[in-house]
Amino acid sequence: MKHDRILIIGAGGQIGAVLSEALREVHGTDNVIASDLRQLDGHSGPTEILDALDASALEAAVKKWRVNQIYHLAAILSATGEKDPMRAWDINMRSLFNVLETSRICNLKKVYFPSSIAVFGREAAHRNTPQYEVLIPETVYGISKVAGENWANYYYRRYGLDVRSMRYPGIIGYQSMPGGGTTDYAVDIYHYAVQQKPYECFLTQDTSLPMLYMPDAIRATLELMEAPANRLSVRTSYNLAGMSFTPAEIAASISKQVPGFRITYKPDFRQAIADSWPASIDDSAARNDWGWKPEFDLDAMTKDMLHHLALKYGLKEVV
Ligand code: NAD
Ligand code: AKB
Repeated sequence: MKHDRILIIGAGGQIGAVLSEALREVHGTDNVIASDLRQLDGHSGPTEILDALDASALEAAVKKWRVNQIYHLAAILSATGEKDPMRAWDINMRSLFNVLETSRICNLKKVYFPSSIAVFGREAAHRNTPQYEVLIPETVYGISKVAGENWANYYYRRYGLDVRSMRYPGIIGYQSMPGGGTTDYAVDIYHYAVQQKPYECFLTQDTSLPMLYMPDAIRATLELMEAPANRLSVRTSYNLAGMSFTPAEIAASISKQVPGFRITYKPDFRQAIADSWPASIDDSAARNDWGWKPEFDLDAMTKDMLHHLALKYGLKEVV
Protein backbone atom coordinates (compact mmCIF):
# COMPACT_ATOMS: atom_id res chain seq x y z
CA MET A 1 0.00 0.00 0.00
CA LYS A 2 1.31 3.45 -0.94
CA HIS A 3 1.46 5.72 2.10
CA ASP A 4 0.77 9.44 2.05
CA ARG A 5 3.87 11.59 2.42
CA ILE A 6 3.21 14.92 4.07
CA LEU A 7 5.26 18.12 4.15
CA ILE A 8 4.32 20.56 6.91
CA ILE A 9 5.43 24.15 6.35
CA GLY A 10 5.66 26.26 9.51
CA ALA A 11 5.91 23.15 11.69
CA GLY A 12 7.79 25.04 14.42
CA GLY A 13 4.78 27.20 15.25
CA GLN A 14 2.04 26.91 17.85
CA ILE A 15 -0.18 24.57 15.79
CA GLY A 16 2.53 22.95 13.65
CA ALA A 17 4.44 21.60 16.66
CA VAL A 18 1.38 19.64 17.79
CA LEU A 19 -0.05 18.79 14.36
CA SER A 20 3.27 17.26 13.21
CA GLU A 21 3.19 14.61 15.91
CA ALA A 22 -0.55 13.97 15.42
CA LEU A 23 -0.02 13.42 11.68
CA ARG A 24 2.90 11.08 12.43
CA GLU A 25 0.65 8.94 14.58
CA VAL A 26 -1.76 8.57 11.67
CA HIS A 27 0.61 8.37 8.69
CA GLY A 28 3.81 6.99 10.27
CA THR A 29 6.78 8.84 11.74
CA ASP A 30 8.90 8.83 8.59
CA ASN A 31 6.06 9.93 6.32
CA VAL A 32 5.66 13.37 7.85
CA ILE A 33 8.38 15.93 7.12
CA ALA A 34 8.28 18.91 9.47
CA SER A 35 9.80 22.08 8.00
CA ASP A 36 10.34 25.63 9.15
CA LEU A 37 12.73 28.55 8.69
CA ARG A 38 14.93 27.24 11.47
CA GLN A 39 16.15 23.84 12.58
CA LEU A 40 13.39 22.02 14.48
CA ASP A 41 14.34 20.18 17.65
CA GLY A 42 12.47 17.51 19.56
CA HIS A 43 10.70 16.04 16.54
CA SER A 44 10.27 12.26 16.35
CA GLY A 45 10.47 12.25 12.51
CA PRO A 46 12.29 13.93 9.61
CA THR A 47 12.76 17.70 9.60
CA GLU A 48 13.90 20.20 7.00
CA ILE A 49 14.92 23.85 6.98
CA LEU A 50 12.69 25.45 4.34
CA ASP A 51 11.70 29.02 3.48
CA ALA A 52 8.27 28.88 1.83
CA LEU A 53 9.13 32.10 -0.05
CA ASP A 54 11.75 30.12 -1.99
CA ALA A 55 9.70 28.37 -4.70
CA SER A 56 12.55 26.27 -6.08
CA ALA A 57 13.57 25.08 -2.60
CA LEU A 58 9.94 24.12 -1.95
CA GLU A 59 9.71 22.13 -5.20
CA ALA A 60 13.05 20.47 -4.44
CA ALA A 61 11.80 19.43 -0.97
CA VAL A 62 8.58 18.01 -2.44
CA LYS A 63 10.62 15.92 -4.91
CA LYS A 64 13.32 14.92 -2.43
CA TRP A 65 10.81 13.56 0.09
CA ARG A 66 8.32 12.31 -2.58
CA VAL A 67 5.60 14.33 -0.90
CA ASN A 68 1.95 14.03 -1.99
CA GLN A 69 0.33 16.39 0.56
CA ILE A 70 1.28 19.81 1.97
CA TYR A 71 0.01 21.38 5.18
CA HIS A 72 0.84 25.08 4.78
CA LEU A 73 0.83 26.64 8.25
CA ALA A 74 3.42 29.40 7.82
CA ALA A 75 1.92 32.88 8.23
CA ILE A 76 2.31 36.20 10.00
CA LEU A 77 -0.59 36.46 12.47
CA SER A 78 -2.91 39.38 13.19
CA ALA A 79 -1.04 41.43 15.79
CA THR A 80 2.45 40.99 14.33
CA GLY A 81 1.03 41.67 10.87
CA GLU A 82 -0.19 45.14 11.87
CA LYS A 83 3.36 46.15 12.82
CA ASP A 84 4.55 45.71 9.22
CA PRO A 85 1.56 45.20 6.91
CA MET A 86 3.53 44.97 3.64
CA ARG A 87 5.82 42.28 5.06
CA ALA A 88 2.82 40.32 6.37
CA TRP A 89 1.08 40.52 2.99
CA ASP A 90 4.25 39.47 1.16
CA ILE A 91 4.95 36.47 3.40
CA ASN A 92 1.36 35.25 3.64
CA MET A 93 0.54 35.57 -0.05
CA ARG A 94 3.86 34.63 -1.68
CA SER A 95 4.20 31.51 0.47
CA LEU A 96 0.64 30.47 -0.43
CA PHE A 97 1.21 31.02 -4.17
CA ASN A 98 4.38 28.92 -3.96
CA VAL A 99 2.48 26.13 -2.20
CA LEU A 100 -0.44 26.19 -4.65
CA GLU A 101 1.76 26.35 -7.74
CA THR A 102 4.16 23.65 -6.53
CA SER A 103 1.20 21.44 -5.63
CA ARG A 104 -0.33 21.95 -9.09
CA ILE A 105 2.94 21.38 -10.95
CA CYS A 106 3.85 18.31 -8.89
CA ASN A 107 0.29 16.96 -9.05
CA LEU A 108 -0.12 16.65 -5.27
CA LYS A 109 -3.10 14.83 -3.84
CA LYS A 110 -4.20 17.31 -1.14
CA VAL A 111 -3.26 20.68 0.34
CA TYR A 112 -4.24 22.11 3.73
CA PHE A 113 -4.35 25.89 4.27
CA PRO A 114 -5.80 27.25 7.53
CA SER A 115 -7.81 30.43 7.42
CA SER A 116 -9.08 32.36 10.44
CA ILE A 117 -12.01 34.15 12.04
CA ALA A 118 -9.92 37.21 11.07
CA VAL A 119 -11.62 37.10 7.64
CA PHE A 120 -14.64 38.80 9.27
CA GLY A 121 -14.94 42.49 10.05
CA ARG A 122 -17.40 44.81 11.78
CA GLU A 123 -19.93 44.56 8.93
CA ALA A 124 -20.39 40.85 9.59
CA ALA A 125 -23.03 39.59 12.04
CA HIS A 126 -21.30 39.74 15.43
CA ARG A 127 -22.93 36.66 16.95
CA ASN A 128 -23.31 33.26 15.34
CA THR A 129 -21.55 34.62 12.25
CA PRO A 130 -22.74 32.61 9.23
CA GLN A 131 -20.59 30.63 6.81
CA TYR A 132 -21.41 32.90 3.88
CA GLU A 133 -21.10 36.40 5.30
CA VAL A 134 -19.73 39.72 4.08
CA LEU A 135 -15.92 39.65 4.42
CA ILE A 136 -14.40 43.08 5.09
CA PRO A 137 -11.48 42.37 7.44
CA GLU A 138 -9.64 45.22 9.16
CA THR A 139 -6.20 43.61 9.46
CA VAL A 140 -3.71 42.80 6.73
CA TYR A 141 -3.72 39.27 8.15
CA GLY A 142 -7.48 39.01 7.60
CA ILE A 143 -7.17 40.44 4.09
CA SER A 144 -4.51 37.85 3.27
CA LYS A 145 -6.77 35.05 4.58
CA VAL A 146 -9.77 36.23 2.52
CA ALA A 147 -7.54 36.38 -0.57
CA GLY A 148 -6.02 32.99 0.34
CA GLU A 149 -9.44 31.35 0.68
CA ASN A 150 -10.42 32.62 -2.75
CA TRP A 151 -7.16 31.40 -4.29
CA ALA A 152 -7.73 27.98 -2.67
CA ASN A 153 -11.18 27.90 -4.24
CA TYR A 154 -9.73 29.02 -7.59
CA TYR A 155 -7.12 26.22 -7.66
CA TYR A 156 -9.82 23.70 -6.80
CA ARG A 157 -12.25 24.88 -9.50
CA ARG A 158 -9.68 25.67 -12.22
CA TYR A 159 -7.10 22.89 -11.70
CA GLY A 160 -8.91 20.31 -9.57
CA LEU A 161 -6.32 20.72 -6.79
CA ASP A 162 -7.90 19.33 -3.60
CA VAL A 163 -7.22 22.30 -1.30
CA ARG A 164 -9.05 22.15 2.04
CA SER A 165 -9.37 24.88 4.63
CA MET A 166 -11.07 25.90 7.86
CA ARG A 167 -11.32 29.20 9.70
CA TYR A 168 -9.70 28.47 13.05
CA PRO A 169 -10.83 30.52 16.03
CA GLY A 170 -8.14 31.39 18.61
CA ILE A 171 -6.30 28.15 19.39
CA ILE A 172 -5.33 27.37 22.98
CA GLY A 173 -2.83 24.71 23.96
CA TYR A 174 -0.21 23.91 26.59
CA GLN A 175 2.35 22.30 24.25
CA SER A 176 3.53 25.45 22.43
CA MET A 177 3.41 29.22 22.68
CA PRO A 178 1.29 31.39 20.34
CA GLY A 179 2.98 33.35 17.56
CA GLY A 180 1.74 36.97 17.60
CA GLY A 181 -2.05 36.88 17.45
CA THR A 182 -4.87 38.78 19.11
CA THR A 183 -6.15 35.67 20.91
CA ASP A 184 -2.73 34.94 22.49
CA TYR A 185 -3.90 36.21 25.89
CA ALA A 186 -5.98 33.05 26.32
CA VAL A 187 -2.79 30.95 26.30
CA ASP A 188 -0.57 33.36 28.26
CA ILE A 189 -3.10 33.66 31.08
CA TYR A 190 -2.76 29.95 31.97
CA HIS A 191 1.03 30.22 32.18
CA TYR A 192 0.69 33.05 34.68
CA ALA A 193 -2.08 31.35 36.64
CA VAL A 194 -0.24 28.07 37.08
CA GLN A 195 2.79 29.95 38.43
CA GLN A 196 0.49 31.84 40.83
CA LYS A 197 1.30 35.15 39.12
CA PRO A 198 -1.25 37.92 38.41
CA TYR A 199 -2.03 38.49 34.73
CA GLU A 200 -2.42 41.82 32.91
CA CYS A 201 -4.75 41.28 29.94
CA PHE A 202 -4.39 43.33 26.74
CA LEU A 203 -8.15 43.09 26.01
CA THR A 204 -11.07 44.44 28.05
CA GLN A 205 -12.85 42.11 30.43
CA ASP A 206 -15.97 41.80 28.25
CA THR A 207 -14.36 41.10 24.86
CA SER A 208 -15.93 37.84 23.71
CA LEU A 209 -14.02 35.86 21.05
CA PRO A 210 -14.39 32.39 19.50
CA MET A 211 -11.77 29.94 20.78
CA LEU A 212 -10.90 26.25 20.41
CA TYR A 213 -8.81 23.89 22.52
CA MET A 214 -5.81 22.36 20.72
CA PRO A 215 -6.99 18.70 20.82
CA ASP A 216 -10.25 19.76 19.15
CA ALA A 217 -8.34 21.87 16.58
CA ILE A 218 -6.05 18.97 15.69
CA ARG A 219 -8.95 16.53 15.44
CA ALA A 220 -10.91 18.97 13.25
CA THR A 221 -7.92 19.28 10.92
CA LEU A 222 -7.46 15.51 10.63
CA GLU A 223 -11.20 14.97 10.12
CA LEU A 224 -11.49 17.59 7.39
CA MET A 225 -8.45 16.19 5.57
CA GLU A 226 -9.79 12.62 5.78
CA ALA A 227 -13.37 13.50 4.74
CA PRO A 228 -14.50 12.18 1.34
CA ALA A 229 -14.08 14.96 -1.23
CA ASN A 230 -17.67 14.64 -2.39
CA ARG A 231 -18.91 15.59 1.11
CA LEU A 232 -17.22 18.99 1.02
CA SER A 233 -19.51 21.78 -0.15
CA VAL A 234 -17.23 24.64 0.97
CA ARG A 235 -14.05 25.11 -1.05
CA THR A 236 -13.10 28.51 0.32
CA SER A 237 -12.88 27.76 4.06
CA TYR A 238 -15.19 26.22 6.67
CA ASN A 239 -16.35 28.18 9.72
CA LEU A 240 -15.25 26.28 12.84
CA ALA A 241 -16.35 26.84 16.43
CA GLY A 242 -15.53 25.42 19.82
CA MET A 243 -16.44 27.88 22.58
CA SER A 244 -16.67 31.63 23.08
CA PHE A 245 -15.64 33.49 26.23
CA THR A 246 -14.43 36.84 27.55
CA PRO A 247 -11.25 37.49 29.56
CA ALA A 248 -13.44 37.82 32.67
CA GLU A 249 -14.99 34.41 32.00
CA ILE A 250 -11.67 32.63 31.47
CA ALA A 251 -10.36 34.27 34.66
CA ALA A 252 -13.44 33.01 36.54
CA SER A 253 -12.89 29.52 35.17
CA ILE A 254 -9.24 29.63 36.29
CA SER A 255 -10.23 30.93 39.74
CA LYS A 256 -12.22 27.76 40.35
CA GLN A 257 -8.94 25.82 40.11
CA VAL A 258 -6.52 28.52 41.33
CA PRO A 259 -8.25 30.38 44.18
CA GLY A 260 -7.04 33.96 44.48
CA PHE A 261 -5.97 34.24 40.82
CA ARG A 262 -5.85 37.92 39.89
CA ILE A 263 -6.37 39.62 36.52
CA THR A 264 -6.14 43.28 35.52
CA TYR A 265 -6.98 44.87 32.16
CA LYS A 266 -4.86 47.21 30.05
CA PRO A 267 -6.20 47.17 26.47
CA ASP A 268 -3.67 47.95 23.72
CA PHE A 269 -3.81 48.07 19.89
CA ARG A 270 -5.09 44.48 19.81
CA GLN A 271 -8.42 45.63 21.29
CA ALA A 272 -9.44 47.22 17.96
CA ILE A 273 -8.63 43.97 16.16
CA ALA A 274 -10.67 41.92 18.63
CA ASP A 275 -13.57 44.40 18.38
CA SER A 276 -13.71 43.81 14.62
CA TRP A 277 -14.00 40.02 15.00
CA PRO A 278 -17.11 37.92 15.72
CA ALA A 279 -18.04 36.94 19.26
CA SER A 280 -19.30 33.54 18.13
CA ILE A 281 -19.40 31.48 14.94
CA ASP A 282 -22.02 29.37 13.17
CA ASP A 283 -20.19 26.20 12.09
CA SER A 284 -23.21 24.23 10.88
CA ALA A 285 -21.68 23.68 7.40
CA ALA A 286 -18.72 21.86 9.01
CA ARG A 287 -21.09 19.88 11.26
CA ASN A 288 -23.34 18.87 8.35
CA ASP A 289 -20.66 18.15 5.74
CA TRP A 290 -18.01 16.26 7.70
CA GLY A 291 -19.48 15.72 11.15
CA TRP A 292 -17.57 18.36 13.14
CA LYS A 293 -18.34 18.43 16.87
CA PRO A 294 -16.11 20.03 19.53
CA GLU A 295 -15.49 18.19 22.81
CA PHE A 296 -14.01 20.77 25.18
CA ASP A 297 -15.88 23.59 26.90
CA LEU A 298 -14.17 26.34 28.91
CA ASP A 299 -14.00 24.55 32.28
CA ALA A 300 -12.83 21.25 30.75
CA MET A 301 -10.12 23.11 28.86
CA THR A 302 -9.03 25.04 31.97
CA LYS A 303 -8.68 21.84 33.98
CA ASP A 304 -6.62 20.15 31.26
CA MET A 305 -4.43 23.22 30.58
CA LEU A 306 -3.59 23.74 34.25
CA HIS A 307 -2.87 20.05 34.78
CA HIS A 308 -0.42 19.88 31.85
CA LEU A 309 1.22 23.23 32.56
CA ALA A 310 1.80 22.27 36.20
CA LEU A 311 3.66 19.18 34.94
CA LYS A 312 5.56 21.30 32.42
CA TYR A 313 6.73 23.80 35.07
CA GLY A 314 7.54 20.97 37.48
CA LEU A 315 4.99 22.31 39.96
CA LYS A 316 2.80 20.57 42.44
CA GLU A 317 -0.55 19.84 40.74
CA VAL A 318 -2.89 22.83 40.91
CA VAL A 319 -5.89 20.67 40.07
P1 NAD B 1 2.85 30.54 14.43
O1 NAD B 1 3.15 31.98 14.21
O2 NAD B 1 2.94 30.00 15.80
O3 NAD B 1 3.80 29.66 13.51
C1 NAD B 1 4.07 29.99 12.17
C2 NAD B 1 5.37 29.30 11.78
O4 NAD B 1 5.64 29.64 10.43
C3 NAD B 1 6.57 29.75 12.62
O5 NAD B 1 7.22 28.64 13.17
C4 NAD B 1 7.45 30.49 11.61
O6 NAD B 1 8.83 30.31 11.83
C5 NAD B 1 7.02 29.83 10.31
N1 NAD B 1 7.29 30.66 9.13
C6 NAD B 1 7.12 32.00 9.00
N2 NAD B 1 7.52 32.39 7.78
C7 NAD B 1 7.92 31.28 7.13
C8 NAD B 1 8.45 31.03 5.84
N3 NAD B 1 8.65 32.02 4.97
N4 NAD B 1 8.77 29.77 5.50
C9 NAD B 1 8.60 28.76 6.38
N5 NAD B 1 8.12 28.92 7.61
C10 NAD B 1 7.79 30.18 7.99
O7 NAD B 1 1.42 30.24 13.79
P2 NAD B 1 0.33 29.20 14.29
O8 NAD B 1 -0.42 29.83 15.39
O9 NAD B 1 0.93 27.87 14.47
O10 NAD B 1 -0.65 29.22 13.03
C11 NAD B 1 -0.52 28.28 11.97
C12 NAD B 1 -1.52 28.66 10.90
O11 NAD B 1 -2.84 28.61 11.46
C13 NAD B 1 -1.36 30.06 10.34
O12 NAD B 1 -1.67 30.05 8.95
C14 NAD B 1 -2.38 30.88 11.07
O13 NAD B 1 -2.84 31.95 10.32
C15 NAD B 1 -3.48 29.85 11.26
N6 NAD B 1 -4.32 30.18 12.41
C16 NAD B 1 -3.83 30.11 13.67
C17 NAD B 1 -4.65 30.43 14.76
C18 NAD B 1 -4.15 30.37 16.17
O14 NAD B 1 -4.91 30.74 17.09
N7 NAD B 1 -2.93 29.89 16.42
C19 NAD B 1 -5.97 30.84 14.53
C20 NAD B 1 -6.43 30.96 13.21
C21 NAD B 1 -5.60 30.59 12.16
C1 AKB C 1 -4.76 35.65 15.79
O1 AKB C 1 -5.20 36.09 16.87
O2 AKB C 1 -4.21 36.34 14.92
C2 AKB C 1 -4.99 34.19 15.50
C3 AKB C 1 -6.24 34.03 14.71
C4 AKB C 1 -7.54 33.97 15.39
O3 AKB C 1 -6.17 33.95 13.51
N1 AKB C 1 -5.02 33.48 16.75
